[in-house]
Amino acid sequence: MSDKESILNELENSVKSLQQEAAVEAAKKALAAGVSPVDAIENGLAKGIREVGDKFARKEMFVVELIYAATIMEDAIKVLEPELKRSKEKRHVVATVVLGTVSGDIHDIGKNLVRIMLEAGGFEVHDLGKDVPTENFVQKAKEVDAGIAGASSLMTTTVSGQKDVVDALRASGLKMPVMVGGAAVSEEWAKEIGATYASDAGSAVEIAKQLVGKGA
Ligand code: B1M
Repeated sequence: MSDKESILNELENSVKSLQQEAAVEAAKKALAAGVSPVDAIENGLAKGIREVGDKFARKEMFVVELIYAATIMEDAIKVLEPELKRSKEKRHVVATVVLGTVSGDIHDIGKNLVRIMLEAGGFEVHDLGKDVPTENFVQKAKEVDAGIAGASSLMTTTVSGQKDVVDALRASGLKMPVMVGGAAVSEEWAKEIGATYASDAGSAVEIAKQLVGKGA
């Protein structure tokens, strides 16, 4: 097994086995070994947290363990964040994005990664946070004259909030493209509600650039 594979395994296992210190140490190791922070998150930490989520769904783990695993992941991301933010594209604002997790949904790890990656890609991001009332998307989009609105949703029970965001923006006369993503979201759903789907934080940047006509 290569160094990189073994570090990715350590990241995954530390989240799965709820080892906070091991996760932080593995994140430091990843940086020292030149593993890209995106890789460290997507192919290490995120694999671990998704497995915890699966165990939670199978009732093999309690919600407190799910919460603790999420805290561990966030602590490790804090170590990776400065490197993640280091932008190669210094720096004119590509476009302004209003971003949030929809009403009723408190999942924000993925949304925060999307924010970090968009910022690193030259976007100015107004992050509304999680469990965001639909009207707040509209209000902020008007206030900052947003070029894109972005809505994240992780649950089948809250994904309709993305449609509410699209509908509310259109009802108030705003025509900017809307990007949606999150574990509960599909390409088909995005099409159905008149939005554009991004599957992960890296592709969100490329898609956002295309949406404002500045992509490849
Ligand atoms: Co919860 N949770 N959770 N949870 N949680 C899920 C989503 C679940 C699938 C777990 C399961 O049962 N298997 C399930 C939802 C089931 C459903 O769909 N109905 C679930 C549940 C049920 C719940 C609670 C209801 C549990 C309870 O209290 N009984 C509760 C929800 C409360 C609420 O929201 N009202 C709850 C709570 C939590 C924690 C607080 C413990 C924690 C969240 C902490 C936080 O976010 N600060 C948590 C976690 C960690 C998860 C899982 C395990 C992992 C989510 C995550 O962080 N993934 C999740 C299981 C899963 O997803 N398989 C689960 C890592 C992250 C990097 O990936 O978020 O997918 P992701 O983001 C990716 C892409 O999706 C994309 O880019 C990101 C980076 O690549 N992306 C976008 C995301 N947003 C985007 C937006 C874009 C573009 C791309 O454009 C705008």
